[in-house]
Amino acid sequence: MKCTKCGSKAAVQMRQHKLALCAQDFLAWLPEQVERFIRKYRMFTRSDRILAAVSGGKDSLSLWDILWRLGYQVDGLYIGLGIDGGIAYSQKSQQLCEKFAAERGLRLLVVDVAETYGQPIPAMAERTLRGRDKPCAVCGLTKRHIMNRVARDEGYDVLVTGHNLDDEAATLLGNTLTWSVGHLVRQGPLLEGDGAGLVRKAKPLCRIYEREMAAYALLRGIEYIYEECPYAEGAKSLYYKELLNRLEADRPGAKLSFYLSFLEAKENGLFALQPQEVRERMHACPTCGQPTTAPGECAFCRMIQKVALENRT
Ligand code: Q46
Ligand code: ZN
Repeated sequence: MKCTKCGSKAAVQMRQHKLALCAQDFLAWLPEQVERFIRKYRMFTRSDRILAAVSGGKDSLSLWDILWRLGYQVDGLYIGLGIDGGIAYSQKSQQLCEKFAAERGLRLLVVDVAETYGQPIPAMAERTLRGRDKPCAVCGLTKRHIMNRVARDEGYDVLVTGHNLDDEAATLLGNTLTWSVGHLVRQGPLLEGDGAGLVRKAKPLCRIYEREMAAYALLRGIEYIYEECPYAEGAKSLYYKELLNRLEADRPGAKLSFYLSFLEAKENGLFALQPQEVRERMHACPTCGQPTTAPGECAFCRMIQKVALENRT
């Protein structure tokens, strides 16, 4: 297989784009694509201050690398979840983020959940869920809360995450199977902020396949954590990814078209309820001030209180 651009040996083949590229051309092509999507979806500009949520995984670190190479002003945010799982998961991933930042002279903000809220994620989940379930619900809620708080308090214009096409397509499939309209109307490359509590969120990698991101990290020599979070095993999202991969194997491009047709349908008003209308149903949590749809306090503050209560008993 030869590189479509220069004719030398191809390193990455992308059937869905009918394109094969050598390492050098691929490393130039991917950031060009990302730049194209940043503009197309009006995510941010070079005058914006960007905060990239990094986990130590290939997608978020590669995203940080790409935005930095493209000349954006981008700092990183690492959230220490306190997950060990026998592989020192959080410790290792934090070290990799710190190393990445130091090598490039970039600023990394670190928020440690246990230091800030008294307990690491697994202990918090143990107390709220009584070990019935995985800590993922508690973890997701906590991460969203912290990301929004830090971005807002530190005055960033936009928060970016490393969700790739496979992530977005899997989420879309999950939300479609249950017709979770509230989630569907908010899913997309960009979620506008509300000028008050909710920061603007963007996903610059939403149209890039996971295997392209893996190839990018590898060819750029980015050191990332290979292990998944120990709690990821058996997650529904992984099952949906697998289903979509089977579809993709038979029909190259199926994943991309599933996601893009959704965005198009939404743009054409298929979803009558606009994000603004969902937002109008939100109010500020009386305790932390972040927007919520829950009556009274937000889900995060209720969880923290429950944890604190359990601690006393
Ligand atoms: S980090 Fe947290 Fe994930 Fe681990 S505990 Fe679950 S949600 S799987 S993206
Ligand atoms: Zn709250």
